[in-house]
Amino acid sequence: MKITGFEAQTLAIPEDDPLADMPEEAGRKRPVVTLRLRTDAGLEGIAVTFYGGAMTRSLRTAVEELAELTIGMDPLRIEQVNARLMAGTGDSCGPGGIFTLAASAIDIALWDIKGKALEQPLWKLLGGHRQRVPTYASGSLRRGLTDDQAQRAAATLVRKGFREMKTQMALPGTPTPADEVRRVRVVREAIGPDIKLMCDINQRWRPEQAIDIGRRVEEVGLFWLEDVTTADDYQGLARVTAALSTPIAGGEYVYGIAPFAQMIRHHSVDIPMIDICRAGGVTPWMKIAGMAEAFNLPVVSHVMPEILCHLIAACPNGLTVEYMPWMLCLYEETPAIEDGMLVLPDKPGLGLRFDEKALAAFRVG
Ligand code: SMN
Ligand code: MG
Repeated sequence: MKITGFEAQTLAIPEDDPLADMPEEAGRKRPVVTLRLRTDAGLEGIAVTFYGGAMTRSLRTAVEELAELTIGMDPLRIEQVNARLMAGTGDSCGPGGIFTLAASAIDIALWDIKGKALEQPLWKLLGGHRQRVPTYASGSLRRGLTDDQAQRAAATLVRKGFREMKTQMALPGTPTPADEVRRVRVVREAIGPDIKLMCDINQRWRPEQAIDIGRRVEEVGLFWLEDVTTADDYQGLARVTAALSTPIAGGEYVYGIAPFAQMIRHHSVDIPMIDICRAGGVTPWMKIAGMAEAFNLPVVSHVMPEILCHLIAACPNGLTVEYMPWMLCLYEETPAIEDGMLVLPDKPGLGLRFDEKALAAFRVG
């Protein structure tokens, strides 16, 4: 089989909140790039990549330039293709930045093709540890909401059957530590003691602030505290992780596989969170998960649950899938949630088909 062609598109998709209908800011959009990679066997692999922001046109061009390099190659030889992408950019453009974001789209599309060629769903190809995985509602309980809005949104999520959900601290303005703790406490009051509650700081605290507020919030019972300080302050993260009994998650901002070796070896986090675009695709994502397994650490996914559910289901140390619903609207059908668990599809590859009407509606380039 040979890769014969490709098509990339730029979309602006609504960053709304279909889970609890409590958007932080109505009308906000997120630019993403879609890829279809075609073969002479008639099989097509699909992928999405993003984080380009104001550089999304550059990201789309990077996807196209890398896809050009794959023409004529065997799509089943994914490591060979990935090596060609590195060599084709002089072995010095990546890993990191737009190179890795673009390369991730090629890698994801190749795994989709491999699954379709072998007529197996991706989660089975990658290890097939289990067909149902825990999942948590994300994107609803954001820091820009009032306490009352956060409580109402949290109650809606519980009513919808979610058993795990994520909120945020590092509230807007100049919150005191007591303000921060109050937000988590009111969400906990709305959901009761048995729902798993995570909390994302998005790198906004100093390590000492994280230790101070982290200690005060310990009694509320969080499943994890996420990105408590600058993502590449591996030593600062390690200090916070050692100081708190609440598990610390982090890694979504980290590019490639090598920094995870540092984070894991120095116990910067208890729970590595691996973003598929910044990791560089399915292939490096699974390598990072394997590294974590060797150190007795679980791993969690970041956004795009329709794709990441395969990876968490594949590996024995996959803890839970972030159910961030922004991109679900791009597909005809996405995995169902039953009893708070995501159910993996039996369809080959990613088991996803783009919804052509949605793509046409969101297309900006
Ligand atoms: C997040 C960051 C960037 C894009 C989407 C979501 C957030 C999360 O940190 O973990 O959900
Ligand atoms: Mg996060």
